[in-house]
Amino acid sequence: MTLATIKSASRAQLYFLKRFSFHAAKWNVNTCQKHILSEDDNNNNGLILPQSNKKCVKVAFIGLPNVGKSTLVNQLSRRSICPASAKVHTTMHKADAVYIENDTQIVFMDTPGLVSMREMKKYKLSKSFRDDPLISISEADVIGIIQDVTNVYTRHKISNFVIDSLQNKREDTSLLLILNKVDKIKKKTVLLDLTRLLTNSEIYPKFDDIFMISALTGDGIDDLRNYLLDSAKVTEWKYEDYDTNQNIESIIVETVRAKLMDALPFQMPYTIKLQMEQFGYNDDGGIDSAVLLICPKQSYVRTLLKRKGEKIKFIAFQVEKNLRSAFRKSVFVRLIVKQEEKK
Ligand SMILES: Nc1nc2c(ncn2[C@@H]2O[C@H](COP(=O)(O)OP(=O)(O)OP(=O)(O)O)[C@@H](O)[C@H]2O)c(=O)[nH]1
Ligand SMILES: [Mg+2]
Repeated sequence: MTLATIKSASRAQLYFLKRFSFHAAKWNVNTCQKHILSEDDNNNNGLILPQSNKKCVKVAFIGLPNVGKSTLVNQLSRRSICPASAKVHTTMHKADAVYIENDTQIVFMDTPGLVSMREMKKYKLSKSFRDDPLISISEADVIGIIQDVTNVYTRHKISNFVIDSLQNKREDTSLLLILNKVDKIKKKTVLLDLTRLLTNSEIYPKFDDIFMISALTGDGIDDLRNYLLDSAKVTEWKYEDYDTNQNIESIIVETVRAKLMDALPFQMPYTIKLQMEQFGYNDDGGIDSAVLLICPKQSYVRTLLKRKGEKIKFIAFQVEKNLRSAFRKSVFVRLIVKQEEKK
């Protein structure tokens, strides 16, 4: 029996028995560039596959802000294309990440967290927060609804925003329930109770399968990736190779933003404007770049440059580490901090 044939609750229980021993600067991201990413070892080793052998599956992940959508896409695609942080609204646009294994391409679609109109107005969020999840849902062959099992306020209920957004899905699209952050749950019964609650209600959609995972530790990720590989159908690949709908500069800038979100107190990172100052390739093919951090207050500049620049150096180090994983090449990022000029 393949993983794909193990259905809903039985999958959850099987998984449980087998595995539960675990412990704004706006940036235009719609430019499609060809072959921006280096290949992996697990692809077709440069062989040109006949079109008739190619399989593809498009997978959209949706859910409330901060449930771990971007972390999951990075784990599944094995590269940090989608910036993630501990603060909400890190992802502002739909972002595709490609994974290739032999003849099969999986296109993962990361989306901004679903928010109410009130929240959109209050935090002045761009239209993409409303539109991009809906675009991904209508494109997807498989939709993964992600629930954060550590959030005691939201975990026992599938949000109305999620349910409403599913009106855009195609008839033949499969629906997965993905319980994320299970590494944080010590009591096994909590997960089984949640599964029961979320799958036995008339008002919720019927799920084709359920997964319990930790996008952070990687627990359950291989099972989910194999399931998705199995569900790919013979069709053209969406991208010619490893690619994304984002351009390299925007991935760099958004990664800087995500690291600022983790390093700075609450509203600070949202008010710092980011600007690509310099971008190019050095002689060995590595990326050489500089990003300008334009701060609205002098106190922000002091915070970023404190401890003789140790803080900003640490942020740059984290950014470069992520980007090396995304682009599979050396990446140098200089962060330049300055205060916004008064008009
Ligand atoms: N403990 C734990 N933390 C996780 C897991 N998955 C994600 N996180 C953390 O949850 C936080 C949010 O992760 P993101 O991937 O940015 O979440 P998101 O849903 O993309 O968030 P938005 O883009 O803001 O909607 C980060 O601090 C992650 O490290 C997990 O499985 N376990
Ligand atoms: Mg995100």
